[in-house]
Amino acid sequence: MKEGTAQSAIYRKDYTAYPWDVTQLDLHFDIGIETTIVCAEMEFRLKDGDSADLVLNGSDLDLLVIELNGRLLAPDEFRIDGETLTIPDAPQHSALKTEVKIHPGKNSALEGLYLSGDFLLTQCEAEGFRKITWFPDRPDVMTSYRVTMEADKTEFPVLLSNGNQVGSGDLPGGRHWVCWHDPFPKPSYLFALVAGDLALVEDHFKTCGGRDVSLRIYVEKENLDRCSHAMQSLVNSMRWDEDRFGLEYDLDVYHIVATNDFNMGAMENKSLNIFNSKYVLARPDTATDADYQGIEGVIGHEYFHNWTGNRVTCQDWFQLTLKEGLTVFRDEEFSADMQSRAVKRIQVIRDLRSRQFPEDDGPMAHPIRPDKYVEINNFYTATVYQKGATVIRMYHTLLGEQGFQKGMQLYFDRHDGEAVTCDDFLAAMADANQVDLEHFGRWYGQSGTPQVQVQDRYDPARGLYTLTLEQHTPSTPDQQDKQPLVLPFALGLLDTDGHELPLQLEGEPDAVTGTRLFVMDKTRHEFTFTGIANKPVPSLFRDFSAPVKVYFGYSPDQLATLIEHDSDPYTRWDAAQRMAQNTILEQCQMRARGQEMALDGSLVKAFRGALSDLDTDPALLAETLKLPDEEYLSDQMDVVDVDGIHAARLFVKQELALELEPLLQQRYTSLNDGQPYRKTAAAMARRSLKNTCLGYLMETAQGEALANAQLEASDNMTDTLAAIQALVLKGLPAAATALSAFESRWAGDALVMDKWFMMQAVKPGSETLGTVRRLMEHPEFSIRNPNKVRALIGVFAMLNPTGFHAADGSGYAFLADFVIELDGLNPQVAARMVTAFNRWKRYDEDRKALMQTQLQRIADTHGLSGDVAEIVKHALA
Ligand code: 7MF
Ligand code: ZN
Repeated sequence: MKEGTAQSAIYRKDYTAYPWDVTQLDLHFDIGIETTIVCAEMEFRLKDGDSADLVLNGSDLDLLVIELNGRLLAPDEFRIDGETLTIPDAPQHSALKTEVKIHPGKNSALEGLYLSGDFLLTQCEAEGFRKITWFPDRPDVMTSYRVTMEADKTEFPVLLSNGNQVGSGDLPGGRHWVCWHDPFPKPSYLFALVAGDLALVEDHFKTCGGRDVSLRIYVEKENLDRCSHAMQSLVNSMRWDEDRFGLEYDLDVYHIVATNDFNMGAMENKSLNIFNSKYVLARPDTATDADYQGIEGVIGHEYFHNWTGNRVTCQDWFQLTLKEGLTVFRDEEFSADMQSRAVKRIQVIRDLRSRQFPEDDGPMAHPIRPDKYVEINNFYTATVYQKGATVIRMYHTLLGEQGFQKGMQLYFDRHDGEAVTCDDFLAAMADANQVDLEHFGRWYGQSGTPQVQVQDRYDPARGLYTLTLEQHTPSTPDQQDKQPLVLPFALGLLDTDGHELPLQLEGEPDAVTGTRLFVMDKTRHEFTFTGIANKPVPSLFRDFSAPVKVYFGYSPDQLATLIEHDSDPYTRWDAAQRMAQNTILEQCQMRARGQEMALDGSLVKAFRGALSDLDTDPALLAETLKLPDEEYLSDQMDVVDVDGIHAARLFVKQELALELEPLLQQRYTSLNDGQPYRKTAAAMARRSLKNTCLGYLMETAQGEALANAQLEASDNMTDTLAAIQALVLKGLPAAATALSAFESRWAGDALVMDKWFMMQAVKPGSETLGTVRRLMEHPEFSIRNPNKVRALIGVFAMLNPTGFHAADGSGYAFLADFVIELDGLNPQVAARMVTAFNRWKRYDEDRKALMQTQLQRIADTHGLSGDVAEIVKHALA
């Protein structure tokens, strides 16, 4: 949104169809960094009637020419009002021609057409196209684009847009032109253009239908040797979508362009994806295993959008989860099929709990399909994406893979080429399977995380075991009254030796072995199982079958049984997290009461058991051993005790390290086998566990020596980063040396230097703010680069609670200053940063007052963007 623009909310209920069809669109770009001239020739046909107002969107455009049906319009024949241009009573057939001037070199918001390095590129989702030309910039207006670009041939040898290249040629004065045509009608948010001196890596993919697709990744020349993993991931994505979903690619070219300057992860523009270089570029010495997995996931995500997003798109932006929840579900499944399903699942759930649950419990709580927004960019949230994906997963759980695929098939049969709603998706799933999903549909409209209270009763005389489940969703600022939701409830019961019990409900003829799936659709449910010889241990919501918070009074012994024996990897992991969480929160309470912290033996015993099990996938074991993060732990307290949580978590880590040192060391040594780097899943799993062990061993006397030796011997970024991060977190003298060697080695390498900033920003304690301030003066830091802002300021504000929440409020004042400055340059990224204050009401009185003061100071800033204003207004409400 434009700076200082008065905000008014947009409501889902106010949707009306656009009265015009756009039957033709020709765009002509005269490309220059200072000035680009955009000429648009559009043909509009009124759907009904003889004439109507013709309304277009535009923002920051210098209008040079406007012609209707071949005639220049006089100033009184149209009006411009904020971001809309209206031609009153335009005739049924209206050919409109506009010419505008824009200034990509001055565009610091990185929305619309802008400069990155020395090339130009676009970002249009959600409403960036209006910063390029006047157009009905809404997703339900779809048309086929023809795009001609002309530019200096030396400065801009590569000129790309969507679809197929249909012409090119030289022009006088060292200039040239290229023309692209995209045969698939698309909304404006999928438009893209790239102009510059880029190098490319090429491969091919033969589709199941025999189409030979040319795959090209465009990067700056020095990065040509970092594209192979992205290319491999693209080929794997294309094959996977054919194998698992029966979906084939539909054009002869697929282009990816990598840029260092991008507000988000990547963008699915038709056949011309644009990616944050973080999700393309990788070499073993520059990228970690997590980076490699991130690339695979994001390449998959953008590719999968071709069907779920592009071929079938959203009617309006309230339906965003229609394409995003579904596409996240698809990329999660892709990664699960490529890597370890269990590990991927656990990472997804961990992420949901530490990012989405807090959002759903904060001032910005909203349903996956919101009812209102001010700035749509603020609704690209963990709720719309991650929670949206859990809703898609529940369809899958309820209908099974086959039923789900039948629903997908019907969805495409009905809606290919259309802009539709979440209701259309639900209807396709319901109709294809002849089931009633109306009640299930409440997931789209209700915000907040449901809580499920579980109670059990055992009757030894009759061998009956009864589970009672009650669901309740607390009210949220956006919505008081909540209704019961449909919850798939996957259950197993273990006997005290950890054997899985056959499940037979009262009145059922037979017992069934293995996980049973029940569907809860009321507030309260009771399940009574027969033939139970001893009081069992319930394994609840296996595979996290519904995105809920589960409350059950597990005893330490019961948790130990689950950790050791449960067949479901999620519930095993969750049991370990529960035990660790209980232990840490107990220590935190003891500390708050001024008592010495002291562990009882159960967590040590459970972790000892886990570490001794040599059969478990090392990556899965690593997940089990990772203690719940401070953000998640904070969420479990009524008033967040910042320092208490940090101290208690560290204490537990230290105790575990001391008690388990020999085992940890044994594991570490056997995994640290000196083998050269390999990219295989097995090698990544080993590095994951090795570096988790190193994290614990840093709390023992041998830590520093191990980290130094690992750093010395490392041939890959995963091990290097783990070692340096370990030294930095412990504040060891070797840290400074390691950091400065790293800096000299990687100076000028933007992505690797991001890691260098992050390692320092995340260091706990109040001194880190000084470090962050100093690093902002570093020549490689730039407030104009979103990756740098996220690496240094984002990491400090979101992942360093003892730093950001320093008791004197210095972290808060710093972030407020920063947000105000950034807002003048890049409102979208500024709005992301300011969300660090969102949960201010959950802290102690002193911190609350300090945060409120800073929020108010931001709110009072003159010329604040609508993006930041919306977040701050909700936070203060
Ligand atoms: C994987 O969704 C998961 C989520 C919008 C930009 C990419 O394809 C996208 C774009 C935002 C936040 C997260 C993601 C994206 C965006 C994303 C990327 C990869 N349509 Br904003
Ligand atoms: Zn997406």
